[in-house]
Amino acid sequence: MSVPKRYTVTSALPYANGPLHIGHIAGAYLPADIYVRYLRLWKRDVAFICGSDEHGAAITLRAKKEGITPKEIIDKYHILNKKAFEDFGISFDIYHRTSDPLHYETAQEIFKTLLKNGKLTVETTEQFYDEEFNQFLADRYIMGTCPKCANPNAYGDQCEKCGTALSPTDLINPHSILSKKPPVLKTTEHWFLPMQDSQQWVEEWIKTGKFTGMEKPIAWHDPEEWKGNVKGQCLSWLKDGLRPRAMTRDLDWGVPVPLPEAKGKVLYVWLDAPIGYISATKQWAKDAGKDWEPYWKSEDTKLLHFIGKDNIVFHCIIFPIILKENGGYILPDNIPANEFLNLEGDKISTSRNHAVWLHEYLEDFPGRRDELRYVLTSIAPENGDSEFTWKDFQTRVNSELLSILGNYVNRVMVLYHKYFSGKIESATDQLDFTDQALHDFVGKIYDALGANLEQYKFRQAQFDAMELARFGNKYLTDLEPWKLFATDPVKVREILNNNLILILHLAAVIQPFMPDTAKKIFRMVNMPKEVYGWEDELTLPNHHQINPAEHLFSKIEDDVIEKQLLRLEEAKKLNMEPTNIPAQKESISYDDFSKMDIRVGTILTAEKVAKTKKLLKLTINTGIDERTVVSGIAEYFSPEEVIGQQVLILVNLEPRMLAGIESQGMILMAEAPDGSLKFVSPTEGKSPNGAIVK
Ligand code: B3M
Ligand code: ZN
Repeated sequence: MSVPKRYTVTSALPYANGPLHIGHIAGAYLPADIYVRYLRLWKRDVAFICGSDEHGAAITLRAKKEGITPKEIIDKYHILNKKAFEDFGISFDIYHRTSDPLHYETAQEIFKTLLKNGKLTVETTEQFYDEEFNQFLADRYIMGTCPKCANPNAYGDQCEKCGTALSPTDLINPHSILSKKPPVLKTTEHWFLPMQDSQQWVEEWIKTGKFTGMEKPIAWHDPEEWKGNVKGQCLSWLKDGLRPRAMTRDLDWGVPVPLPEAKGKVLYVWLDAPIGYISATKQWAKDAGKDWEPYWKSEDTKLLHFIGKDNIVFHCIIFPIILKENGGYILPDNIPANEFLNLEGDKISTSRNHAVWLHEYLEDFPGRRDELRYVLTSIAPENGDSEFTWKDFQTRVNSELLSILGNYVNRVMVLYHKYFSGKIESATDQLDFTDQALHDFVGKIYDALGANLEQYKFRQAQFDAMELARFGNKYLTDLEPWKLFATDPVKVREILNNNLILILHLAAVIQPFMPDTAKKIFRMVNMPKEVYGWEDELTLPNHHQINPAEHLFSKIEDDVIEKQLLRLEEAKKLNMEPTNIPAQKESISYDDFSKMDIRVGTILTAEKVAKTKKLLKLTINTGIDERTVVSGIAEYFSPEEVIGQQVLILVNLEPRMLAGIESQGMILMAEAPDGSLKFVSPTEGKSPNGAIVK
């Protein structure tokens, strides 16, 4: 099998309609970044391509929801997401955008070539139209029941529950999401990709990696390497039979169809977006003074698309058809799609704010990018959906990164300073392994890790890398240099030298996964470079002085995790079904209202009322006097935390006996549908006690 001359690696272009969360990262970005970093260590020629997907109903819907223009949405999220990727260390060569003129030009050119090649058909079709809003409805604007799995909330282009790609007319009981009414069918003209014409070669290609008459067969392509989930989805699509698919839409947001007779029509977002990979490559090549074409057209290029499972058919069937029918392009070698990552027992949801947002993680955990990279790779949804929990995050950081990796490196560094003041003395010019078994073990790890990465098995590859830390810990513990120093310092020198070289290899193998940590280790050992390629020497010159020991990781404490869990809980509460909110009460007159004398007061003392669960006895300064109020808030607040709290108090409520104590008034609380309570109090600084609420 020959080695590719260059690699074009793409990650799905995220819609610029919201921030990125850990599900995105674990699905399409982190694995690609690890893979690309690995290739760069071999000094391979790589273009790592991504950017914002700025068209389609995902964007217009969001704009509608927020009452702003699509342009405002894409500008906001393009900048936010680009920065979050950078801050997280995803090493794209370019992060482009599909609103760029170069992209318009590229997409329109491909459309025109398809047309010229006779690969598009014009058809007058009936399409769903919302009569109340006077517009044709994009697929995403129509919802209904999935004909495959009966999910009642399927969209017109795809059922997100079972992953089936759909056309709006496939839906049972369709309705417009604008007017909520059933749409009507109206005629319109569109350009279709007759995918049924490609059925045979696509099937051959997916099954064997080649097809009869293939223009640019790939020498290293092995269809056996495609993941089962990816192949499975494709074959099930093919079994149903490929059908014509419209490549244009009646919409005012997108790349205009480059034909005079197509006014008001734009390219279908799933035609436009993958072409975004090509236009981004063009821009990157232009900026780098390179030729873009070999990256897409030369058979010695390996083309890979990293995506999530909901994008499989678009990348494995539709886009390859577009590339082939256009002519001159290579086809992807592999599409290692991941499944979904869940969060704390539930699906990640943008609309419900049930997510760990990347930019928020980076704010809350400064300098701890590698911890998240490590955990997300450990639990990557490679072969099935998987789950992120904060508790598991804490455990993996504390008992794997800290106790195994960090601890091992620290022990070696500390001992080297303790016994030899951090200075190397060796019989040879260059210090290398003298323990053959250790040398061989390290060699095996490089091989295993490489083989796993080449097969997109990132979890296993990272586990392989960590083997060096596990091995090192045991090696050091078994040889017990601290027991030997008094009698055999030469032996101790030899043991620690071997460990020092082992640390360098450990840093080298973790580079694709935890680049910051690798750099820290190289710095600690006082190496001249920050990054070491696979073919670089990892030896140390005689008399080399290493730097002081530093900690690579620190413990994640319980309160940090609790804070994150609390945030998810809060989001859940805010998202409670509106049906739980009690209906409005009967109207009252202003006089009724003004009978209530509500004042600002401050809680002076608080204590639990004996033998009750719910009651606190409070003394409150009302401005008028100091009085006793018994309040049913003990399940939500401890006495200590309410002292000093400003409250609103109804002072002219008739005194009542509660648990044998006279309560002279009532404090106002906001009660959520789940019964939880919050104080109602002046927010703009404090008000004087006694101030009247009206
Ligand atoms: N923007 C869908 C998504 O973000 C879409 C991917 C485009 S890749 C060319 O899941
Ligand atoms: Zn379905």
